[in-house]
Amino acid sequence: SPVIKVAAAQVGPVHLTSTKEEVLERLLILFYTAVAQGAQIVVFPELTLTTFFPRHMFPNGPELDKFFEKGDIAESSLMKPLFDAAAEKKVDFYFGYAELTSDGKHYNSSFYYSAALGKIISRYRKVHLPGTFEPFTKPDAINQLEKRYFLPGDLPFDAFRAPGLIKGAVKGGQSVDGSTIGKGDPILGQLICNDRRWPEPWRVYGLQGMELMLIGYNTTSHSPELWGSRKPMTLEEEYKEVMFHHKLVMQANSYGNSCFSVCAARAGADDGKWGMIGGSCIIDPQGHIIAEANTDDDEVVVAEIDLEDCRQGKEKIFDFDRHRRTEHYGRIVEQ
Ligand code: CDT
Repeated sequence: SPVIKVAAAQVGPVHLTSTKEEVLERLLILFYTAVAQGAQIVVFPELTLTTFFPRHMFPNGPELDKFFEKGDIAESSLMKPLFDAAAEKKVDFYFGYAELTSDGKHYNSSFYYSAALGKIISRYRKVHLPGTFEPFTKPDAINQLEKRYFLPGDLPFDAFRAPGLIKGAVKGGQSVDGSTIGKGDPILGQLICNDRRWPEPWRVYGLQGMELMLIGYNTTSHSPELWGSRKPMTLEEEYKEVMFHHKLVMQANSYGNSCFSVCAARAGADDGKWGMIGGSCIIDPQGHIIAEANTDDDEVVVAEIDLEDCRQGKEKIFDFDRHRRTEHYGRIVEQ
């Protein structure tokens, strides 16, 4: 059956003073650790190379742009050791980074590198940007300036097939019984952090038969201004609530689209004080967490997944062709 091994590479604290080269060394260790456990796809977090800089206010210009990768990341000399490792080990990876295009546009981006094809085969730019454009005036509020630093993504939620992962995959994905599920090269989707809370992108991918969703994220454990709870909470209560919502959306959307999902977090306290929730995990199409991180540090989470398990939901309760009633869904796309 169509079984593949997938990994989430969780990344612990990254400080304002951490260099991208130091981070990349840690990523290579995570990558080789995942490879040693047989992983065929490794998922890295959102904005993997730096601290979560949208918590800080920087003026436009070089002070901000140093967090970004300029031009095509496929050509980046910084990233070359990771691309080389993936090519040599024949292992695919998803990677989140801050993108500065050659024509000066800033995006919160990710890509999927296929080792079988030796190149990036899918690119994505985060669509749902949380936070505010202006920093908070309250002095101890924690900022989330993604609306200031990034443009909303301009690429479609295009599912894609990743070749070379499943022995005997049927070309084009059609099996003798006419089903595509688990027969062809796996159908993948990618999102970034806050996108995972919105059912719409999951469904757009789900409608394309997506079997495996890949997501990197940076979720702050303490951010009362942005979460907006009416009830005062201790730090511990807030952390639990934020973790609950993270798992809730991952599990519910995996179930509702009958797909596996892998999500990789930034974790721990950046600069010893900015807490990130961690909670990297792998989820099956029935919504169960089948593997999860148990530290707040660099950690690899691995699981074997059988894409035939997507069949139950896709052919029964969530058989979209038979059960969706699109005549009632118009409001979803009204402005
Ligand atoms: N990076 C990112 O998108 N984080 C958001 C935080 C929301 S507001 C605190 C998230 O949805 O996890």
